[in-house]
Amino acid sequence: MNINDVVSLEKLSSTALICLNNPPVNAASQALRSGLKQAVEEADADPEIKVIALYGEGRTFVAGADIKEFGKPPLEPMLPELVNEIEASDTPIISVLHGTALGGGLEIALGTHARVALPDLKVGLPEINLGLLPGAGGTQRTPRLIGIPAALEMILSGRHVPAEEALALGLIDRIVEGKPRDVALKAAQDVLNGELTTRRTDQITTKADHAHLDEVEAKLQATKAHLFSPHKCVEAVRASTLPLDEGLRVERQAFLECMQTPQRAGLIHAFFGERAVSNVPEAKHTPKPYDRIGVIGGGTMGSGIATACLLSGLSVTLVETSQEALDRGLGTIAKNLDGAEKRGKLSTDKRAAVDAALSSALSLDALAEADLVIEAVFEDMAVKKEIFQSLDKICKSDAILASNTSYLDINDIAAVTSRPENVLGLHFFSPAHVMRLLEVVIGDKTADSVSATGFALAKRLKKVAVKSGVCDGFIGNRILAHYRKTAAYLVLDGASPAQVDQALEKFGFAMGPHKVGDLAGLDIDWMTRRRKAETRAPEERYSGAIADQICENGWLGRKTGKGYYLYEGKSITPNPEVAEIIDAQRQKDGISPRHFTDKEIVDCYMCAMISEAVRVLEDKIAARPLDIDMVLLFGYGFPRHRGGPLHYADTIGIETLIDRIETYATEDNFYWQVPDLLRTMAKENKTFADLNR
Ligand code: 3H9
Repeated sequence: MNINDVVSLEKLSSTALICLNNPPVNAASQALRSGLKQAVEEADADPEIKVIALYGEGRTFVAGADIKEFGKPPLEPMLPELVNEIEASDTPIISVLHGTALGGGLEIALGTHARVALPDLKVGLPEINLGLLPGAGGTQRTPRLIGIPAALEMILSGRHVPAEEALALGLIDRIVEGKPRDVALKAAQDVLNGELTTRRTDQITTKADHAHLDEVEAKLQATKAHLFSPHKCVEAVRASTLPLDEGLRVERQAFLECMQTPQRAGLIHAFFGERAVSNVPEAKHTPKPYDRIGVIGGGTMGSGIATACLLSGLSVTLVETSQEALDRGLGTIAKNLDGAEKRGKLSTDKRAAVDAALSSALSLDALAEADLVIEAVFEDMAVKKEIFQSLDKICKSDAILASNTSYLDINDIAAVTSRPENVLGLHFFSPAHVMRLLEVVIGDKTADSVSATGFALAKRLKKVAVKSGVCDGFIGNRILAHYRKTAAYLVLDGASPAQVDQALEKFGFAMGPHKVGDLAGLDIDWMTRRRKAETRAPEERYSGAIADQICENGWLGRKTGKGYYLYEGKSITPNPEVAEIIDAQRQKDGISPRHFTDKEIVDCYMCAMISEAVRVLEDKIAARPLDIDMVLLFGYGFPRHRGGPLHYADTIGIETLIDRIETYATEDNFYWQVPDLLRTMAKENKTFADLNR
């Protein structure tokens, strides 16, 4: 019998089966919670029913609370009370878990009196990834079952624990093969026969382990002081030695505090943004085949792309121009694959097949049968055009020709072929087998099926694909080129490179811009500055004077042991000779250096990033604010808990942003200009979240 649209109750003599069916992931929405509550109450009240078994329909058991409800007024019944009610049921309740039992889903299962898993099950408490903590008893019942250290590890990592491990830990009671309903029926029978023991988790006491809790908290203070929810997780788990109702009160309070934070909002924006980026019309067309991939160029980029494809089971032909370069490329791929094997991303028994899927050649002729060719040679338009002309002749007529260029015009490249509809940009980020971002650059003539292939490939490679239009630098590098100038201006005007880096690292960036420059190699930007020298507007304040001198000294960053910083072994210290260059440049420019607070640095840097991001939207290079947010999150180390630059912009407010830009413009009205879209948004009282809708 249907309790409601998503929950049904089936009575078979003394067994009641409760089925949860809320596609796609059985999220514990209000409908699911109220249906489940009603089903449990009805079954528990029926004197004929001696055991209740709960299972999920579809691809998974409950994957958590319904994240879409967060940030909105709470809807009864609440999950924590529901789990308590399940646990308090006089009739034994067991759960049968398949697919994933995550967050609130696992918490429902922990409220039941025994847990039976299908072999494919993964359990986890991933709330930390959303700026939250398990708030329906997870921080109290998990330590009762598996002890404080293992529970804390699960809660703080958010990792998905496979069934075998969950069984060994004591989180589940047995693993059984079969279909969820069949397994539920059999397990219910076992309860009645006394072959499956049931027990209430609230009757178990957590073994105190304050030393471990203190150690973990100290580590968090050292590494994650800026994040809110990890500390609250520890606080809640600490309370698990109290009687359950008291511990649950501590957990509830901590959960509600997490819920109020902007970090929670930023992380949930990132969760949905990651999934929404591929929700674009182009991605909905039928993709072309892409099983046989050609990669041209065995440098870091090409080898990384080849590795990513191989790890996803695609076959790859790597082409280089000399045996030496080819050997180097193949060596890099082998090293990447070794690393993947070591990290458990590639099982040892699959390694031989992956190696066999890689071939190599010294001539483009080897790509005659490729479905998709990705060119990853150095950034020289003449070279790229020559390659595309050759590919056009060699490759089969329906093959897709892609360029991994980071800024060159895809339309110009497409124009040298007889098949511009089969040409697109696939902009990977280095190291390409690790970084999640892929900009799918759609040219004027790119066919929809070709764009769709870019998105399909990204999905296969487990990348976050973002649609981009054509402009110098596409979405990410165009915005980067703009805000990086701010870092240089701040240094010219009085901040030190280390201060700029520290301020931005405190804000949440993994590395400040000067450290990033040193890591990437300062010669990359040096080359770009020279490339753009001729087209630089005369009114533009030159941002490269200091960096140019650093490069002229041969200090190209980490690879030369010297850049903005000195690198000796593991020690990184500011390069004192750079301070001299900065002083000399300020004197030459007649600048009297002034003091900047960290907040001033962050405000200025973020304003620059947001301004250019808005212009990228105005120019329709990015379709929605969230696309830009995901580019910066997945490709440029933007702090995930801040959701991305335009999500962050909403937390500042459009009026404040305009005020700030206008203030900066009093000193430099070429670089600092208020984008028209920002003014329109202010007039219409719109936020970036509104533009996403
Ligand atoms: C929690 O439980 C709090 C409690 O402790 C306390 C409460 C008081 N809600 O990822 P996919 C959507 S916090 C709503 O592409 P996959 C998703 O947006 C929660 N929607 O599939 C997508 O929609 P669309 C703790 C959700 O197979 C569609 O489902 N749980 C939810 O690659 C398919 O998702 C988590 O954090 C949700 N909970 O991966 C788990 N989950 O098609 C979050 C998914 O419109 N979920 N959607 O784009 C996941 O990690 C993955 O979705 C999962 C499946 C591994 C389950």
